[in-house]
Amino acid sequence: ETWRFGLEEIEGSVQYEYAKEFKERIEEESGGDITVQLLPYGKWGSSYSALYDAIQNGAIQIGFGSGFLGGTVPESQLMSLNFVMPEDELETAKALNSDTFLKSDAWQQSFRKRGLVPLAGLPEGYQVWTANKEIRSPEDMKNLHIRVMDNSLLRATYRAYGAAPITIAYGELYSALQQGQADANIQPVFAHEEMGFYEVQDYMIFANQSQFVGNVIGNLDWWEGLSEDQQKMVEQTTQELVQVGHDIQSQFNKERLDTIKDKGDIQIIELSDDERAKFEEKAKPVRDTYVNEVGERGQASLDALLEAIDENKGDSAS
Ligand code: 6CS
Repeated sequence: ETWRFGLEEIEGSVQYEYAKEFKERIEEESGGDITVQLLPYGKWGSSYSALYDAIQNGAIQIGFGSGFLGGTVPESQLMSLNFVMPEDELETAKALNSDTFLKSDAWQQSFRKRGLVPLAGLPEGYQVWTANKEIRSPEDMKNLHIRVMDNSLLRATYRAYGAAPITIAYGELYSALQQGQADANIQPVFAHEEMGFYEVQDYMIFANQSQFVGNVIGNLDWWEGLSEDQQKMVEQTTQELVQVGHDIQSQFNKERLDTIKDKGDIQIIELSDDERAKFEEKAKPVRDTYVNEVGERGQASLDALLEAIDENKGDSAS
């Protein structure tokens, strides 16, 4: 039996390393009965919707869905809200993979209604801004053409900051930044490095406004066709990968920031608490936008997440 695992990122990325760990564990645990085949960005077609469609129709059994998933699972835009997750990244990972959130009826149904099942959440690092100008306040973002993933919540968030967000495919982003179609970008550090985006941007701004979250999702029929033991094996594996995934992303983001500092001449800015607070104030009403847009199941998903965050408070021990 072969399980195909589709990634939104290229070989060597955080999603790739996580999936590699998943593959090794599943193949060993299943005693060779199951082979996991990794399909990095581009190996499954050209747009993310092709990947999500393939998972929905079962051509691909497992995959990552993040910022572009909003068109398929509107409630998943919850992961894009700014200033909601705990500051501590391991705490975030634990909350996202807790029964309180992951197994909540609202989160489960959000995916199941669309032929999918949520299996895990992987924080991949803080979403860091780059731009061709210095940004320290919402005023600095005024009319800035900042590229966001295709997600109406992200657009609402950046409009709330004053920017004029635009959406560009991941694979076309380097040339769009180079040619000035976009003035700014948002990625975890590892992605700024591995996709070369930092080479064509002047400033890198750490605002700690949100973390990038990749949702591991499965095809619902595939999941329901697994034996109880196989489901347990997957759940045990994703639980083991909470710490492993955290270690992978922290190491990648740290090492690649060093690479960016060594190789590039990008100027690095860290916002002060006061500067950050101005963005937080603008982001707050966007929680209501989320609920207004996606409805009751969205509200219940947000509530489950806030409850899980509360339960995991102070539980970082990394
Ligand atoms: O910005 C994007 O479109 C992509 N960036 C990363 C780091 N992962 C997947 C996502 O779609």
